[in-house]
Amino acid sequence: HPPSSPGGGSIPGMADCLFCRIVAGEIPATIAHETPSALVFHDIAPKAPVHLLAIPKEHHEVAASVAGADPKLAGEVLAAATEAAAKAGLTGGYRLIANTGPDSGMEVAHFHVHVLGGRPLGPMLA
Ligand code: DGP
Repeated sequence: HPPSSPGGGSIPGMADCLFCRIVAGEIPATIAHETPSALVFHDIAPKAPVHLLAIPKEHHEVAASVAGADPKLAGEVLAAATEAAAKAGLTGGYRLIANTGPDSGMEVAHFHVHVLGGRPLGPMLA
């Protein structure tokens, strides 16, 4: 199923990727914002009044993967995250988080930027 890699080949692990299935419309999600290359949808287990996930439609595992393979796409995901934050009315500010790898607690191995807001979040490491 789409999306395929730029070279047209399949990427190991992509077939069962939850977020690729959301991009493909195989799993429902509440879409907050969409661009040609990025999708922003509501997290299923929100940790704040507004909790969105911004992803590249193309499969990349972590920040280093997308930044290395396609830095323009990495920027487009960041832009989509900020556009979604504006659409959600987060005028007081918000937090962007991208977990990367086991030590971060990353659960879904498709690069994503969390957008958290809608209340004062406090110091990050409190
Ligand atoms: P992370 O731990 O950084 O890999 O974040 C993964 C997030 O994905 C986590 O906050 C919960 C969210 N999530 C997991 N499964 C689903 C799902 O099926 N739909 C949606 N919308 N979000 C999901």
